[in-house]
Amino acid sequence: EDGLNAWLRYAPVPGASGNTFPSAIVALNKTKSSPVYIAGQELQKAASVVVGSLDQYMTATNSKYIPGLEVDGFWLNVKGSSVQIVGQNERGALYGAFEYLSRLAQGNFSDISYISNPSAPIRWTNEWDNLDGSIERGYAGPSIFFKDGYVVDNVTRVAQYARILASIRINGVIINNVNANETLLSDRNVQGLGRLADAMRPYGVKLGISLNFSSPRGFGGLDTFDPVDPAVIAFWGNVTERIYHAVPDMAGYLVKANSEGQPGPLTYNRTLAVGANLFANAVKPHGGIVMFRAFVYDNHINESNWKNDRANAAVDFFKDLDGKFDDNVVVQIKYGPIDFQVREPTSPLFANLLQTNTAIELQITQEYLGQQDHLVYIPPLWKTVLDFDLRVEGKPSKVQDIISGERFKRPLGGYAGVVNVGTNTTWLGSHLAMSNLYAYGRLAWDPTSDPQAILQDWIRLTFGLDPAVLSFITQMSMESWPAYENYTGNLGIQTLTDILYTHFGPNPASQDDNGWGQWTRADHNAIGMDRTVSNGTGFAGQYPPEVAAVYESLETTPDDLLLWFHHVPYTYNLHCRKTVIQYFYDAHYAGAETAQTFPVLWSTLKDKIDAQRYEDVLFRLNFQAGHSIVWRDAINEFYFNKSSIPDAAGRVGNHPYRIEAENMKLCGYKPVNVTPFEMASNFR
Ligand code: BDP
Repeated sequence: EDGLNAWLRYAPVPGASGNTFPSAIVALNKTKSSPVYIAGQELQKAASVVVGSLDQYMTATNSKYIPGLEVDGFWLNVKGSSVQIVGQNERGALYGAFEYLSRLAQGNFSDISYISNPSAPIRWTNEWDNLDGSIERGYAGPSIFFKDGYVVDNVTRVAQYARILASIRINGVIINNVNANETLLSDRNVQGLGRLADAMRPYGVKLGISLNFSSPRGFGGLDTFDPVDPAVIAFWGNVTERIYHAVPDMAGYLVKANSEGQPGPLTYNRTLAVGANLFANAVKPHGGIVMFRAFVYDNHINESNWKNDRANAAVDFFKDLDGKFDDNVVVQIKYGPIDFQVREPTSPLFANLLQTNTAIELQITQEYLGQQDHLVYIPPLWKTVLDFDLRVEGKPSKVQDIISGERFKRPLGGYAGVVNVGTNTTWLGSHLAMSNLYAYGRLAWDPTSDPQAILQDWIRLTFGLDPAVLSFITQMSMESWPAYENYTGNLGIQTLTDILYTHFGPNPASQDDNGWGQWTRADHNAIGMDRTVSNGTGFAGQYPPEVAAVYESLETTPDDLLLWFHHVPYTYNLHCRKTVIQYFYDAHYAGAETAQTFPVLWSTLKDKIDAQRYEDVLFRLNFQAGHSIVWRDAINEFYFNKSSIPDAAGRVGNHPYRIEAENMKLCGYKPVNVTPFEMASNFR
């Protein structure tokens, strides 16, 4: 199995007899481009059913209105061999069909009747694809959308991707990099957008694009991109008309402005709201929306003033703009204040925009989390944020209820997941990484669901119903994020990867002396960023008072975020009674030890999984086991060298169960110097 069908394999189900499945399928819309038609096709691959939208169902069956259905929601009714799948709209009907098929594929043939509605209207992916076919932070080969500067001609993979997304109820895809190339607006490419949208439309997935703010100058030939200039407004109106001509149902625009060197409205002293509303006006007549990223910061922060805290940037830029964004603008906020780290506190911006639509940005592609070479099942991390109660105005204010629009009564909101699929048949570059994509869709639909239950659905659909397969993949996956946090960066210090470009292996030294503002402030005696109001950068004060008070005090800050909020000596005693430095040492040994068990557990499944996927996964898990030791020793030795405090258990420096390069003889390899030196023994 090469992974191309992801969790939609429709493998034979043990115990299913010939009459378990109904024998005829009635799809109520025969138009080939309609989601109901596709729903019928999907069902034909497995069963027999009536499927349609609510309107179609009422007309065809003369039945009454089904109360309780919301946009994109569905009703699934299984009674013996009679099955009804009714969507509030056609998209919902397709979702219901996939839900039914997912039950069958998991061996669940019981009668049921229920309605399922989405938590939020926006359930999109972002793809950071470049027009030349490369993908920023993508680990599965070149783009399925672009090649050599243009939209691809062959859209087969795009339709296959839309099918996978529809099955997890994703309804929109932004197809190009947030660091956007304006030549996407050329006639040939706009035509290409039409082709891509046509391929995705039958799956209820809408297309949207990222824009480059300076396109009026770089592409339109104007000498300005000032958002209030009439020629600039006309330029964007014109571009928008052209795109909607090719893609009448385009979802909207995504904009990264004034961040990491990208152009934006601040260049002309216009606010970010003025910049966002420029696009909002253009797409409004077409029903489009604008996702405006809150990831706005200067990547040349002067470290000589360490109170220039990058974590403060989003609230500093956006707080005073609350209420100034048009109703079809959604501010898209990364889950934490910095950048997809292994552990971050919830972004306080969610608590500062009460009259603005918001969405959360999550990262499925594992940029800082091992880049698909490490198994890291991320939903437990996402849940720390989605379930976090920000106590806005002293009232329950979970992030999931803010972005759904419920808490502040906003018309729009939801989820953006950075996926970055590629042409590799595994989509993400690793079979096991697909659990993150599957769970992303499931959580965007229902953020109250349990990450382990979601995982187990994915395992059954992907690898079958064998109990050992279920139990071992569950164990490895649920242990993977804690293990990764243990052998990378602990106590809220961030991931400690190389910060300057790759974001992959260990490089704690690169975390300071850089303009990117991802600082640890580690010296001989102490470590951590003081972000308190009393002595630090003031970041803790961006939260509502009840939450701010927790983080302001050393006593109440949870251990796992201690170094995010406080600068403490290595000898500081944690709530768990270890010192900071001993916790680092112990966690790194524990994390690497857990990673050693993954290939062992996996090997026991050899006869229960097809050889192709078995070998591919085993290769990666072996790599992870080795790389976790590199991580362990690099980080431990770095902080031992800094602090001169020995490991109480005497391990640091001894490299238990590590094979040294100088003790190996490998044909065709030659030794090289390694940077940072802590990653190797004797620098080699
Ligand atoms: C960072 C990535 C960079 C992205 C940026 C963003 O390293 O490639 O362009 O985020 O989200 O994490 O805009």
